[in-house]
Amino acid sequence: MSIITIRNLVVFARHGVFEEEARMGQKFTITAELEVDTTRSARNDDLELSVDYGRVCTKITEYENDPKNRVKLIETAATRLAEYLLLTEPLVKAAKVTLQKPWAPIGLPLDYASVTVERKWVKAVISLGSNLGDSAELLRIAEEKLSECEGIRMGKCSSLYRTSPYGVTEQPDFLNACLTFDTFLEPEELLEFMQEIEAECGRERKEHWGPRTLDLDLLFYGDRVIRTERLVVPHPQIAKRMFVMEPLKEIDPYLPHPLTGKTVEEMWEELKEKEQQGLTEGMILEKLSTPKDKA
Ligand code: A4P
Ligand code: MG
Repeated sequence: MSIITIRNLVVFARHGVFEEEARMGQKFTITAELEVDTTRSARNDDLELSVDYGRVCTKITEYENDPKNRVKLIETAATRLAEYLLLTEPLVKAAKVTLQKPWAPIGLPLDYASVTVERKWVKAVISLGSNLGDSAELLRIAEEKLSECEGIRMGKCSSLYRTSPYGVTEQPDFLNACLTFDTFLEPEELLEFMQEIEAECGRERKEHWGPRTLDLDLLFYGDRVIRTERLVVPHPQIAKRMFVMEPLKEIDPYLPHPLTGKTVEEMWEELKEKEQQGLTEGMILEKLSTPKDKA
């Protein structure tokens, strides 16, 4: 990856918490560091294959000038600008934006106040499960809601599988699937969005591992390892569950587990052996559809 840098572009904008900042506006300076794969453009010496920094400067200037894009906080302004660059420049994989406010109206002689934020496209993998209500329709709705999010670009969607319950086995069979997508939502934001979708699909949290209309689990977030109270990634149960491994092997067999280095295919093979030795929970009972490539 290469970095294309635009340093200290001066723009006029109306960001700020004070009413006069909105009314009169002021100058800001912007530095954007854009992660771009320049291998092909450099090899062919062709601007069409790269990110035109002239166009990006014009784009930033127009975006910041537009009163509709006014916000109160500089971190909001920097985040929105970084996301705007990711959304409108397909070759940009990551955007680090520094926004300086040289004339911050605080009545003291500072050089400037500034903030730096970075947003990047990261590949996420999630599993979907349901064993209450119209499960096939609920999984379809979940996929549709995810794909409608601005910060998500759908990748691959596995087949739909009917599976035997894992954990609490006295409950109806599940429908399961996995999908991959690129996202610039931070892991916690993504989890929140997934939980909103679960709630909209009638999910009630009653019994751990019990029946549910919709369960969305974040399996991987790039190669990040996360251990917080709300979020554990990679999902710790992945390698024990055929209802996860089978659909995942279908769409991403060579994906490595960031902690063990094993690929999905290798984990699948190990689990298959356990299945042959008598493991019966969370097994594949039937394949119901074929995979889709949404990229
Ligand atoms: N949480 C932590 N890490 C994650 C993560 N990576 N992804 C937290 C999603 N959530 C994560 O989840 C409880 C809390 O886990 C969340 O509030 C979140 O902050 P939950 O969905 O409310 O509770 P749960 O689903 O009962 O527990 P859990 O551990 O998520 O259960 P699983 O692992 O989802 O298992 N059998 C078959 N055949 N197919 C299935 O899909 N699913 C389950 C549920 C059991 N048996 C199954 C299936
Ligand atoms: Mg869950």
